Amino acid sequence: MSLTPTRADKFSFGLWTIGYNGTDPFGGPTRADLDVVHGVEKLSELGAYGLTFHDNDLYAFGATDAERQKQIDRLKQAMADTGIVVPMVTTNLFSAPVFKDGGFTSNDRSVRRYAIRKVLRNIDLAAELGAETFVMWGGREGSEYDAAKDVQAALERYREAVNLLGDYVTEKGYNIRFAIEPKPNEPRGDILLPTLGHALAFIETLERPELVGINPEVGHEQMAGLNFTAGIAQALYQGKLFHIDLNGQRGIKYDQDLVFGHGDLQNAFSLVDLLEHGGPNGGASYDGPKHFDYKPSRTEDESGVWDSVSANMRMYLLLRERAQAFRADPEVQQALSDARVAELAQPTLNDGETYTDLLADRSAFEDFEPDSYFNAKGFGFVRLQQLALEHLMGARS
Ligand code: ASC
Ligand code: MN
Ligand code: MN
Ligand code: MN
Repeated sequence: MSLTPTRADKFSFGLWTIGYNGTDPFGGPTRADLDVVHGVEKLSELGAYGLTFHDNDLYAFGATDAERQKQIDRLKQAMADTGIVVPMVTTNLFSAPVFKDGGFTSNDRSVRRYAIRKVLRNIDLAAELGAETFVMWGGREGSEYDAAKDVQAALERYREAVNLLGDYVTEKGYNIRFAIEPKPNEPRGDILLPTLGHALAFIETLERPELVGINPEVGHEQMAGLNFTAGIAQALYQGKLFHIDLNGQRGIKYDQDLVFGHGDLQNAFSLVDLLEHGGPNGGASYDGPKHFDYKPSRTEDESGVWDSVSANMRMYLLLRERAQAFRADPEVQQALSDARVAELAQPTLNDGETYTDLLADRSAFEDFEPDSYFNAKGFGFVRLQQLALEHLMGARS
């Protein structure tokens, strides 16, 4: 397995990630702004296959039609020159003052109508560029004060907006699906659809649920103290992992957006193993873009930005290599068998068995010996985990 990224690995980067100029709530830029053409050329040179962007990463909020078109044309030329594709597009409904109380769910109805129009215009651009996924990160959809936001009404407005977008792409015949990106907080005190579980439940209330999935971000779930790999397994199980944002986060704190694997490395290892292998019993795996949504730290100069681009891809490829070695190791296979991991794929009931049959099965209850589990029949999960970590550390070939 090669550690050199290729187009077939489908690594993509947000224009806002490589273009992050270091601005944070406590200080201004530490780097110059990045030109999109230079960004596309560097991504191509380093082995990525895709660029993604918010409308206002490409052209300024309030740009004239001519300024907007000029930037679109420059991007298209750079795509043609390099072969870089745009697999995903998203809309900025969070930076401009007009969105201070959100876009689709602002208390101000005229802002909601404007937000939908901004998104429709950007969906046309996404279709024109061949993007198949349209991400919706509702960073400002939320509140700081419980009395200020009617959450039930906000969910109804969110639903109204997404239903309209579903009608639009269907009637236009666009080959585009939507992916909702959850985040628990930041920039709002509390954000709507804070975790992937909230988003999955919301999607089922939509008129075209098949058009809408999720775009979970590693750090966003970890900010809520959740196990990202376990959440991704549920998203895969429900056929809803339409896209993924890879990055690094260390614990429950502000959104760090570190390089993938530079946060919870162990969870990154189990994630790559899951994405590549679909779980130990051959569940669904993922073959969409591996999209890095991170921020090159503001301590870095431009060369540090490109080093961090390579670091993301290399971390993924290293973890993929380690995960393959883990799965191929006979000692691991024995440990998995001892841990009865495959047995969980076996249905609990026999073929055609009813509750009447189960009630009649004395071996299931009357003759079953629960006490035989005391100080016996351990699962050996700790040994399995030790083997996983030794593979992660490169301690076993
Ligand atoms: C997105 C996305 C995020 C946010 C953030 C903007 O589209 O996936 O996590 O916007 O990166 O700074
Ligand atoms: Mn983030
Ligand atoms: Mn993201
Ligand atoms: Mn982000």
